[in-house]
Amino acid sequence: MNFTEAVRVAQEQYPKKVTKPIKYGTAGFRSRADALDFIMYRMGLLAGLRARDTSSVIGVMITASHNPVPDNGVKLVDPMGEMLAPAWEVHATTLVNATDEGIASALEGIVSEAHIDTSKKALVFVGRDTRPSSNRLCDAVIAGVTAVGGEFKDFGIVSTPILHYVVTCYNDGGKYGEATVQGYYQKISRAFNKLRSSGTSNGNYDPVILYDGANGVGALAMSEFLNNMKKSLNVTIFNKGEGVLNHLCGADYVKVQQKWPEGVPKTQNVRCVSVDGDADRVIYSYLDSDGKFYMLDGDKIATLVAGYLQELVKGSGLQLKLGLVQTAYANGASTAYITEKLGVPVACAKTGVKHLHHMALEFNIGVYFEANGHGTVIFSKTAREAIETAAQAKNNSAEKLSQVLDVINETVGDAISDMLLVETVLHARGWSVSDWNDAYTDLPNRQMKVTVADRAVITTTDAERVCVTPEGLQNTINKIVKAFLKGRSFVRPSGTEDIVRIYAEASTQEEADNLAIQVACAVYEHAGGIGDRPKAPC
Ligand code: 16G
Ligand code: MG
Repeated sequence: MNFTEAVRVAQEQYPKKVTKPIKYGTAGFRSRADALDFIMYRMGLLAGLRARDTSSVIGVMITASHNPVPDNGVKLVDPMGEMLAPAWEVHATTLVNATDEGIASALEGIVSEAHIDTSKKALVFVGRDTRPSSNRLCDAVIAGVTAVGGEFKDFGIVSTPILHYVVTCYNDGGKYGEATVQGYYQKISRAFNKLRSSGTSNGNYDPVILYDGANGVGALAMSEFLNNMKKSLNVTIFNKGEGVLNHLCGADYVKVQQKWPEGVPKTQNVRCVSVDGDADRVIYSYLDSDGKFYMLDGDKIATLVAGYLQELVKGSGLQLKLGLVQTAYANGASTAYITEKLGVPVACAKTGVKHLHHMALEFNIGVYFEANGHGTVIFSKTAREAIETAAQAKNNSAEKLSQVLDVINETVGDAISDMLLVETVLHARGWSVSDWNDAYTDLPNRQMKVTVADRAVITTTDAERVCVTPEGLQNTINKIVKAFLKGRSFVRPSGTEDIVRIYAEASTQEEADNLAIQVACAVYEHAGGIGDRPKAPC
């Protein structure tokens, strides 16, 4: 195949306007939407090649998740719903950094390195979020797919997990489910309705939810679910799109600002479920009878879910190894609770879903969650088969496990599927949201950002818990941390912003803030900080 058509379309319709090097990061490419047209086009080209390389459908999702509206981004989805393979992240970076004329030789390089048979058919599934720029950028992706002779199916506005789901289902011939948007809603809601067939209330559990759709696709997805879910849950949707996407609402706002989302009535003692702009993250929160705000993040969800699944596995008598994968951001109290109280082994992965997912594959049942609310549960083939066989033999715990399995979207973290999983566990336990929250108390913590001249000077090891360079920084951090009761802190370069992130936890909020500031200052000094020296937590 020659790539003259690919170059022609690039030059005429999607010329490259920036020269600064760009890298395919943890969340693909992400920036201001008006700088993304040529990148989208090139990701369409790449998806066409990747589809031939894997003889499978490849997904392209256009979204900037929890970022503000003027941003957008693109991520490729590999055949079984995984994030793009690392070798192809490199190809993506090469292709995007080529000049317009250089596209042909970049594509030829990829074809020869990956031994791609370009005469094969290529099919690409494309989805997008609700941003105003997403439609235009979707056209650019499609132009790329077409320019390398590929075919596409445009799923329109869908959540990220829906796109992962349809890609997986199509590639496994429908074993996981039907490869349609309706198929997704039906599979998960049918499973949830079944779990609720015995009634909607239990003990302190009340099936009432205030749902914060972040003014994005999560609101649309939830209303579709409600159409399919009969009366199993009493959900009221807020932030449906009347306000600005992710602005003062949504999972990221609630998690980072530790505040109740605007646009949701302040009803006390009722669970509020906030999702992010592409509905792959979920955060719970509530106000107690005094109006005090509590947040239940990915750690709380992970421990709730892992504890429950562990109980069912034990009850079933099946010899299945269950484990939880967290990142360095997991609150120390959650790790202690799950290992010491519940006896579930915990592994720590680098930030980014692909790292957690990869580590979770080492267990028969791998629960993985980032504190920011992104996560899911994956079952190995062995676990799935053992559970189904035992369920058919009327093993009660295995029957429950089998039903729970169908509510979970294993292909990727899925805000709504995760919410239904949480609701299932709370219902089974007869817990109110405060019962859930009382399981353990988070250590006070603080996150900060520091701007440095080049964040690449910071390198880390041990799942980002130890800083290797610049030399001396880790020693300084160790010395600082020592002075704090229950102190823990780490620093890492962000994969999505041009900054260094600082995490600190300690026995009181004041101490956690103080620790964060001191570590931020150490980063500023050792790693070439620019602008003002860090002062207050930001
Ligand atoms: C991306 C990752 C998310 C991670 C975040 C960290 C995926 C699908 N998403 O959004 O898992 O928590 O980056 O951002 O992998 P940071 O590197 O800027 O801290
Ligand atoms: Mg997201």
